Amino acid sequence: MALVNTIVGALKSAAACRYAVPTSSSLLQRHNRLALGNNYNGGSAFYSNITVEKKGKKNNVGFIQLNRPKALNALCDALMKELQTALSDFSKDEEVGCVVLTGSNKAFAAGADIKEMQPREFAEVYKGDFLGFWNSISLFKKPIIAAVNGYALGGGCEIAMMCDIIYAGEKAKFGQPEILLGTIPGGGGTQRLTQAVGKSKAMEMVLTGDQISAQEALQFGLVANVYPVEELVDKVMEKAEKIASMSQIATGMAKEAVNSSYEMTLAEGIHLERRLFHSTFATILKLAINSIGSCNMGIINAKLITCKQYIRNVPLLDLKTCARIMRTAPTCFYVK
Ligand code: CO8
Repeated sequence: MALVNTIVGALKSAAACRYAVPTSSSLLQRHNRLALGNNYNGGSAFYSNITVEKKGKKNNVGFIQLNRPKALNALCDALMKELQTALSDFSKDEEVGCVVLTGSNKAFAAGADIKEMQPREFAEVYKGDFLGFWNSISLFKKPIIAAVNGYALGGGCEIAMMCDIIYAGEKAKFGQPEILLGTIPGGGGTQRLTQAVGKSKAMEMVLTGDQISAQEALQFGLVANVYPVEELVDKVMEKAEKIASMSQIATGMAKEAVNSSYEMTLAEGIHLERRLFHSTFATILKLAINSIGSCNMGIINAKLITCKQYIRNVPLLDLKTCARIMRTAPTCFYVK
């Protein structure tokens, strides 16, 4: 009912997003947050519709929370531009190896901002390629995970699907309800949903506007796992920290290879995969065990006496050096 009022009142609210443009007081708030260290210091912008931080034990996970609670995180233009800026900052931050995108417990995002869209005309949206820049999320090179609690509807479902992995809280709801407004998904929903859940389920959702639960989303392969609402973000952070601890070149290439399966024939995709796989050999520090003995190597806990680096003709590495490399960069390590 409140939504009906929302739509009816939309013309009055053409400037509904104006509070999202930083005002002097919102800038002051941002400044205070920065001063308190509660915001992402590597970022160049002050945010009004999202919060941006670096998290994790190694500070290597970019964490973005959609933050328009009164509008259930509806995706207004200002929010999407802030999201784009935050992602751009994280892509340049070498420390960040994975990004988590989340919302509130009630809504990941309840769709594109209807109030903002209502007054728009065909010529304006066509000439301005309205929603075109949303796709920047899917072009983000580092792994990005959506942690979805509550509603992920319309554009909300679409930006979740632009992420590499979706995890859901057990009360999450996914849907493409645009048909109920007399329109259709415009942020990739007809394509990505079909690829994720198959034609029949996607058609049902797009043609009826019906929502699916987190459990159904899991059953249809839209999400990777479902967690209790209160545990979702912690569980997702665990996965994100694990991914962020890997070689960024390897995660970038793995992501590129998996995503190519949407764009290429099987033969082309396999060819690309093999070329990327070969190229990882240029990035790995290769160490070969020469002889086996007993040595506790901390987290690796492997047994070896001496190691030999067999690329670039570097002389034998001593045991201590080997152990140090394995402890500090175990993911960049090959034992032959
Ligand atoms: N845009 C703007 N404001 C929204 C949106 C939205 N998508 N969704 C919710 N809100 C606002 C409501 O207007 C309300 O604000 P207010 O208190 O000022 O009236 C506030 O959020 C809380 O919403 P409700 O009171 O409705 O909360 P409920 O718990 O009762 O219901 C629902 C939650 C079920 C999520 C309900 O809000 C809803 O159905 N929202 C709309 C979902 C939707 O249709 N999303 C798709 C949007 S369309 C899209 O993404 C792309 C194409 C759009 C083309 C539009 C052409 C006009």
